[in-house]
Amino acid sequence: MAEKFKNLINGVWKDSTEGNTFENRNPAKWNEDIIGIFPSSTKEDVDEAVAAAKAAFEKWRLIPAPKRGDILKVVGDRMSERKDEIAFEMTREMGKVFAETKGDVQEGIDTAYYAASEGRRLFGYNAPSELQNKMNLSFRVPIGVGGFITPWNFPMAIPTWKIFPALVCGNTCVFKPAELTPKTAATLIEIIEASIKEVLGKEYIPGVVNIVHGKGRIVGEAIISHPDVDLISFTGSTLVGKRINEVAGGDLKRVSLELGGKNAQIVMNDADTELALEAVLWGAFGTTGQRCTATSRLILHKDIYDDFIKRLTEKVNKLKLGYGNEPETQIGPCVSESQRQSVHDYVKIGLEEDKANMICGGEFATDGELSDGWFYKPTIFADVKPGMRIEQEEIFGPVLSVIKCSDLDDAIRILNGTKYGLSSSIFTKNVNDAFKAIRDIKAGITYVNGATIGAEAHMPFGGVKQTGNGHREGGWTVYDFYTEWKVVYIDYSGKLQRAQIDNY
Ligand code: UN1
Repeated sequence: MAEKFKNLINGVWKDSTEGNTFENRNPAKWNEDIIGIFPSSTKEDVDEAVAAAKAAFEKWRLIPAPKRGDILKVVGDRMSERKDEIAFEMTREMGKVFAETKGDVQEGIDTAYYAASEGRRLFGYNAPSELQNKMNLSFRVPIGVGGFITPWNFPMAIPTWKIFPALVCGNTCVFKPAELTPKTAATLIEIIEASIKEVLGKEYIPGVVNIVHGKGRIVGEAIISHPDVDLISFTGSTLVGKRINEVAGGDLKRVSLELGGKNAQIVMNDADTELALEAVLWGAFGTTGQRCTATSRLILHKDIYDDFIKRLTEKVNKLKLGYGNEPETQIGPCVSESQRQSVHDYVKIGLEEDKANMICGGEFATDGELSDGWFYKPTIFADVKPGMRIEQEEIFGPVLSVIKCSDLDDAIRILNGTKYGLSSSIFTKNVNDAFKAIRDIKAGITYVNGATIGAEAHMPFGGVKQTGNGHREGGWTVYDFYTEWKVVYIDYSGKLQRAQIDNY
């Protein structure tokens, strides 16, 4: 019997009002392994969760921030204790290999400890007054109810990037996780709820965190359009992000969007090519290419082009596909049947529309046990030209497009030639070229001699152009998103001092 999961609303684990459910299965062992049954929730469930979060906010905002930080410290500790178990279940749920799911949980732990310590900072600014005997202060105040809508590729890290800083700032939470990774999300909320109880004891506040499982079309839509939701943080596709911006932004909610990418790695002719090879292998095919930071374009200097491609193809053909909880597996499955089909559709576009030169992969991997999962062979297109669809559009799978460049300016022009701007990378030993690339690449993140993936939890994360709407997650900047500035003027002159009357 598959395990049955519930929503958490106002401190109570409960079924959806209509009682509908959906099933979650292992993408590597589709017919064999059911992860659980989850509530397919309704607008009424969202209404209840938002009402609970709204009521909880009035108490939660008054808990001192250092104490809210103490709760996040306990959350980090509990996640550490359960790291292997959570990672194993995450691999079951979405397919990436165990070492990567452990990394995903670790990113959440790091985010918890950062947020915990931020409870003792959350600095404001003071500035001198224009007038005598008057003091000017400014400090941060929480905003209210946050709606959090998250993807399946980092089922632990990405929700923590949003929920932890939001909580430590004093906001409350209504969380809709991806339908493909509800179990990891449920574990996260269970840990947060238990930690709130543990630290607050009899001061416990129900409804600080609420989780509502279900479809984006229903639950997501109800969250983004709810008048009592004050802010939205979303990670996912640019298409959905635009819709959220329209609905939630139209209602003047604060909206943080972390959207698509078409990240490129440049390799110059003076680079350490062995290092660059390892990086592109990891950046393009790690997490089965299902990262918004994944390397989906490789821009190679013409002098090293042929040799590099030959060596890369040899390595790619040796990658071991399989179930991510088996130690020898290097690449897991695509997360779902439809995701694999969408990858395959792009391969067809590459072949038929772009007429690009596919040099490996390009088909479902079905040997032996792979036949029971959504496996796709790592795929490389060579001689791709700027402007081709496979060079422009996010594929979110194990597909790499290789483009030849003539020099650094050409490489940067190609790299910048998409509508996205999340991550980027350059391999070179020439310090001048490296600095020029850092200056001229239009992206939120640039790596020098490193892969495009692997941003660290305490640094601002996000991109330019259609990758987002200018906000950042992680690091110190995210605390600006989750707070409003309150400015206070204190006049201790004992008389009415009039500002904006010319006193000079
Ligand atoms: C994502 O794919 O949406 O930088 C996030 C990285 C990870 C996060 C990826 N730390 O690759």
